[in-house]
Amino acid sequence: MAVPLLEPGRSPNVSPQLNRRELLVAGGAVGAATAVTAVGNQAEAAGRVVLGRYVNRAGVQGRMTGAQAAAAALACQGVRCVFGIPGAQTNELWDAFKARGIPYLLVANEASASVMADASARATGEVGVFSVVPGPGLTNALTGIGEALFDSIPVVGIVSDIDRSPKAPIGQVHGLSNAAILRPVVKGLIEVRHQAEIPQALFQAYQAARMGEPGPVAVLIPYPLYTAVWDYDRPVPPPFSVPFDEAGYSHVLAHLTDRRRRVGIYAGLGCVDAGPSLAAVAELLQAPVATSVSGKGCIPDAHPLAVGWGYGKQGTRAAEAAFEDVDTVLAVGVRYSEVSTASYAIPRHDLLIHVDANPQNLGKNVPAHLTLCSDAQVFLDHLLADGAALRRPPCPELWQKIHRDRQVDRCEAVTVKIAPCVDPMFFVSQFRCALGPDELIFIDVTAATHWASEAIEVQGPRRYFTPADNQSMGWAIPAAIGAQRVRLDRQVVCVTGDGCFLMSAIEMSTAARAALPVKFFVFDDGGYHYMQMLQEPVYRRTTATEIARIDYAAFAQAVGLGYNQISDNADVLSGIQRALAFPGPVLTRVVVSYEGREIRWLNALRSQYIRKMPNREKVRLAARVGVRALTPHDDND
Ligand SMILES: Cc1ncc(C[n+]2csc(CCOP(=O)(O)OP(=O)(O)O)c2C)c(N)n1
Repeated sequence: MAVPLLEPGRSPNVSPQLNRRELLVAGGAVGAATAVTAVGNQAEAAGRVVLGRYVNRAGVQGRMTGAQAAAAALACQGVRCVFGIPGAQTNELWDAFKARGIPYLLVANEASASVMADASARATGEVGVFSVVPGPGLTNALTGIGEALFDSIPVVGIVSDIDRSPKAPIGQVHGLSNAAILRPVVKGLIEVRHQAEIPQALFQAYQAARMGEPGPVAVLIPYPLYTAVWDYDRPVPPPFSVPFDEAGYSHVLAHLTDRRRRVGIYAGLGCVDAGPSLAAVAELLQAPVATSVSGKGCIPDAHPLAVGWGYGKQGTRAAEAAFEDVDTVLAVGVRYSEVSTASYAIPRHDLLIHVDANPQNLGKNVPAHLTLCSDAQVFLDHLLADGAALRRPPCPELWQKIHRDRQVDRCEAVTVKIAPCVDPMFFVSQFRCALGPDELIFIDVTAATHWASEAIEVQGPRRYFTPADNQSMGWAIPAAIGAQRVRLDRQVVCVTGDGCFLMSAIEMSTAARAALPVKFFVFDDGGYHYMQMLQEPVYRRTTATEIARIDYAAFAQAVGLGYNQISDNADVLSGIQRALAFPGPVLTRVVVSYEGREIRWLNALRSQYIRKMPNREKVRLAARVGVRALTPHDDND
């Protein structure tokens, strides 16, 4: 007999990262769990997973083990791939994945499992899934979970737990306090206590991961439940809907219909799937559109109103110039995070209207005059419905100005400034010539990240990816592999630094093993240049920034990748094309130097730090720099 896992009204065990509004919706989903849903129908249409005997798209029904029920629930959601590593406690689960036809990918280290799940979500717009053992499997996965949390990516982590029953023995293997470890890094944590709860826990995790501002949700399942049998009858819950704040919207509308206002739109990742509406609203308002780093591609860079990323001194020149001419900023689906704003160096305007799905983001980092809690798509569609009131006459002078300013940015990027090694900004600018508009580009945490944000033009959503806010070095390597696993129809390229490479290069063996033809480019400059740039001006020396030199050709051969090298600017375009033409995964060593180009983001960051630094600190810094300048030692390492 099937029993409800959570009686209506009883809240799932979720961490406080879910905001109140999301909790209400999650509670509602529990209460409404009997309806057959559009979610199931969408999965049916996708038709990716072969269903087992007891499973249909509407839910999990029939007598089966907890592991089979977990696999069945994932099948209902049309999961594209489960990333992870099995262990003694999870072999039952992995066997059920295979039996149910759930696609999976074995990774080399769980650090990559969470990253790949995250990247698969970024690349597809669907929830990414990983499965790890407790203890070390979980602790390995934490960095990637943190990145998904900070970058608002919907991920479900199936974390298996030890036996937590009252009579369980002490000293069980992997017996760390897994729930306590998870709580600070997830948006929601669902602790399963009975095998009957497994399907609903997974359905709820999918919902919580997607709702409002997305994020990672962990489902903690004690391993004895995988073999325990139950009669299941658990339908997929209906999709949630959040009420729209009509009164708040009318205030926003009243300001936007005032034709004296010169509006600029700042769009973040929240707009990722609202691109056409965003562009249409920009056209109505004749408003330039800048994006955050994670919002790159929300509006195609080829659009005449697109000005690139950022709107302060850290972003493109075109964005900076365009926003000097506006008095009203409409910020949609964006958080104004530290990295995207070069430590909150955001110019102030007469009016800031901030719209975001998470009320906790509204007006938090930059004071907003008007705020509205709303999903970006819903908000933009309301504006389109009021299009007649918003419409401004076409402004060809604005388009021409944007076109001229963007040409200046482009010209800067393609003018070689560093030789004889490869100029990193010139390199990334050449992707525009070498790659098609739909290819997926992964950029790691290197000094070149900021040049990439400026120089790589993106013509649509879900094509440009970087670990924007947790900034985990080495992220791009597994992320590119995970994305390629679920987007075999797209070319995936990854630009990483030599320091990042040292952190996760061994995962490239997974690309070779699974024949995932990712093109990896490693910028080899022999050091942590990013740190050198930060340390040198304030300490007049560098500490712990010179890194191990690698024989990249030997490494590529050892893990089963093709090998390619680009050593000078003249070979950049042909070198990229050589890599793209290679049929399988290939590692390209790019011999770079960073000396000779400014990084706008870094300049903006420095001015901001100096501006915010207390006088006492300024004196200390100046004294140190002065003394070290007079007594130079070459003790850089
Ligand atoms: C996991 C992690 N550790 C440390 C840092 C701090 N950090 C940011 S960039 C960087 C150096 C990156 O080195 P590399 O990949 O060689 O790129 P480069 O700086 O030379 O461009 C470091 C140490 C980080 N962001 N993430």
